[in-house]
Amino acid sequence: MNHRTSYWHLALAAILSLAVTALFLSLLSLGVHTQAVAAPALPAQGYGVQLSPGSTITTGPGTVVTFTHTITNVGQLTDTFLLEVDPPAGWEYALGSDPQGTLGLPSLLLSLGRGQTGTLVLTLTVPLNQPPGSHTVVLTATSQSAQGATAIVSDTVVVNPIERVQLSPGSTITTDPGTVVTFTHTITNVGQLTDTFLLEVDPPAGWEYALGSDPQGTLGLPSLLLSLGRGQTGTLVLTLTVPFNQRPGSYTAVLTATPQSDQGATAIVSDTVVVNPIERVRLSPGTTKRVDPGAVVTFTHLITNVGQLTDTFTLAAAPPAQWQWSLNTLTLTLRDGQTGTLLLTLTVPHNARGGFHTLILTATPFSDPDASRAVTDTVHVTSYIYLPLVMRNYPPVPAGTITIESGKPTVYRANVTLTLSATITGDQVAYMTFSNDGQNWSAWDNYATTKSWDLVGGISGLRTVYARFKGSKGGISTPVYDTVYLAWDGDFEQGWGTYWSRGQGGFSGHGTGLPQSIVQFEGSNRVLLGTTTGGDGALPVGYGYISQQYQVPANGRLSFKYRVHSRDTIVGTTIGLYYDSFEFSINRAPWEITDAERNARGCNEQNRLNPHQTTLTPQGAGLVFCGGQVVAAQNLPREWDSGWRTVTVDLGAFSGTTTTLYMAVWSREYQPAFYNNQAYYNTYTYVDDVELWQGP
Ligand SMILES: [Ca+2]
Ligand SMILES: [Ca+2]
Repeated sequence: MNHRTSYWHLALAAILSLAVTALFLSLLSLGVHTQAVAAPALPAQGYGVQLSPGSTITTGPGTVVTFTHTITNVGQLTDTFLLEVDPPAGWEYALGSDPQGTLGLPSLLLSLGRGQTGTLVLTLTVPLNQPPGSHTVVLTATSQSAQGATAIVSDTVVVNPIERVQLSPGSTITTDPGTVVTFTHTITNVGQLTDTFLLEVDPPAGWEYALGSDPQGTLGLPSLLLSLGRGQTGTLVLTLTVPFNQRPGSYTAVLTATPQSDQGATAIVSDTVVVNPIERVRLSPGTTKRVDPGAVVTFTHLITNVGQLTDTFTLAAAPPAQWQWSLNTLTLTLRDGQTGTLLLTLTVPHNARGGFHTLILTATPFSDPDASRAVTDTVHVTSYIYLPLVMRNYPPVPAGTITIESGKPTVYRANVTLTLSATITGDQVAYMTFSNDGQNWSAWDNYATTKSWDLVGGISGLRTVYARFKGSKGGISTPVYDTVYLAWDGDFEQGWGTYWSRGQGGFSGHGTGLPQSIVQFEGSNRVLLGTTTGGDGALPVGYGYISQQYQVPANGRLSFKYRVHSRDTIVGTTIGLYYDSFEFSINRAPWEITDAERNARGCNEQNRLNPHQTTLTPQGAGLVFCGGQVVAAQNLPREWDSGWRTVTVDLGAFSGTTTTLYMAVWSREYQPAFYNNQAYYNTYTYVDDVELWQGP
C-alpha cells in the first residue's frame, strides 16, 4: 500500500461512516477558508495552532510504525489547518485525523473550532532494505487563515540492523556454590542465506564454562562456530560451574551470536545465576501452639552447625509487637556437625487478640553473617469474647527494666548495684525478686529503684541478672534481664583477688626471676612486673608474670593498659638474641615462647613493638606482642619510658572457650659473668585496667 491508497482509504471511511459530519465540516472549512481570504488583514495572533511533541520509535526494516499527535486550535476563531508530512526519503506514509479532515493531496485539511483538539495519526513504513540509523519525519500544521500561524514537530524512527539471527531469551537459575548449571537456548538463522555464527560467552569472573551445540559446531576456542541454513534452528547448551567459595548474589553470563555475513547483526542474551549463601546453620522447623491470652508458651528448636568449622551463632527473635520473650541463650558456639537446643519463651499479653501470631527466630553464623537462617513459629491465641474485660486484665501485671552497674560493659567484682524501673496500670508495684540463672529466685523484696546484688561466681566472663516485679494485687511480670562482663580484679584496686595467678622463674637455668607486685603509681593501684630499684650488676635474671583465665564470650574483646620502662635493648642489634622484654601471650606460658616465635611476632621490629590504640587479632594460641626498645650496644644504657599504652585484643578466635592470658617481663643475660642475678640495665612494666567486653 502506498501513501495515496492509504489516504484514500481514510477519506472513504469518513465519507461512509460520517458523511453528514464530513459534509458539515467541509462546508465549515470552506467558510473559514473564505473568511481568511476575505480578511487577510486579520492579525496573526487571532489564529494559532499547537501540535503535541514528537516521539521516538525503535524498530526493524520492513515494519510499519505509527505516531499519534494531538492538534489544538489555540486561536480565537474557528480555523482550518493544512497538515503536511515530510518523511525520510523513499518511505511510504499516511496521515489520518479525528475529526475527519478534507482531502488536499498529498496533504490534509482539518477544521477545528476555537479551542478544539483533534487527533492526528501518522503511519510510516520502513523500507525492507533500510540500513540501520535514525530517521526523522516532520509534521507541519499551517493555519489557512493566517499563514504565520504554524506548528512543526518531528518524530524519529530508529531503525535496527536487519535481523539475521535469533537467540531464545535468557533465564534465571537459583543454586548453591559448587554446583553446575545448564542453560539451553535455540539459535535460528532468520537471514536470507546459509550463514555461519560465531558464538561467544562472557561468564561471571572466575567461573568455568562450556558451550555445546546441535548441530555440532566447529571449535574456535574459546568460541564456537556454527553453520545453519536459511530458517534452520539449532540448540545451544551453556554449562556454568559456580565456584565453591562464591559469595551469594546474582551473576550474569552473556551469550553472543555474530553472523559472519554481517557482524553488525549480533544477537545477545543474558542468563542469570542466583547463588544462595553457603549453608552453615540449620534450624528445626517452626510449629504452631494454641494457648490462652496471658499464657507463657515455649518453642523448642534444634540448631545444627552444618558448616565446616566450629562457629558461634547469634540468636534473635522477632515476636509480635509488645510481646515479651526470652531465649535460653543469645549466642551459641557449636563444633561442626554439633547440635544444640534453643528454648524460646513467649508471654502472650492478656489483651492479645484472638487468632494467629507469628514469631521469627533467626540464627546468624559469626563466620558468615550472610548465611543466617530463620524459622517461624505460630501462636494461636484462643478468643474468649464472653469474658468480662475487667477479668481478663486482672490482676494487673507490672512491666519493668533492670540495669547492672549503670550499664557499664565491664565490672571488676561480683558485687554490683542494680537499677530498677517498673510500672503498672491500676495497681502499685510492690515487690521485686532477682536471679542469676532465671530459675532460682531470691525472696521477694519491697520494690525499690536500686539493689545491691552479687553476680554468680566462677572465672571471668559474661554474667546475667534477671528481675521480676509484683503488684500489690499479685500480678507478676515476666522476667527481664541485663548482662555485664565480669573481669575479676582487672583494676587491681582491691589487690590481686582470687583469680589472678602469678609466678617467676630463671632464664636458661640461671637467676631467680622477677618479682610481681601491686603498687600505687600515679594515684591508682597498678601491677608492677619487675622492680624499679636495683643497681647494674645486681639485677634479677629470668621472668615474672601474671595470668588469669577468662570464659570468652562470642565476639569477646580484651583491653588493657601497659607502660614499659627500660634501660636495656629488647634484642641485640648484632647478635639477634633477646635481652629485656614485656610479652603478652594467650594460652602459652612465658617459658614456652621461643625466639623464633618472637621474631615471627615482630618483637625485633621497631614498628611492631609497643602497639598502642590498636586492635590485635590473634588467630590461635601464642605470643601476641612484645614491648621494649631497640638500642645498639654502644648506646647502652639508654633510659626509655613508653608512657601509657592501650591495646585491644580481638578474642574472636577464642569465642566460647576458656582462655588464659599471660603478661610477663623478662631480664636475660648470655655471659656467665652476669648470670645468677647479676644482670645489667633494668626493665620493668606497669599493667592496669584489664577489661573483658563484647565487640561490635
Ligand atoms: Ca588500677
Ligand atoms: Ca637488662
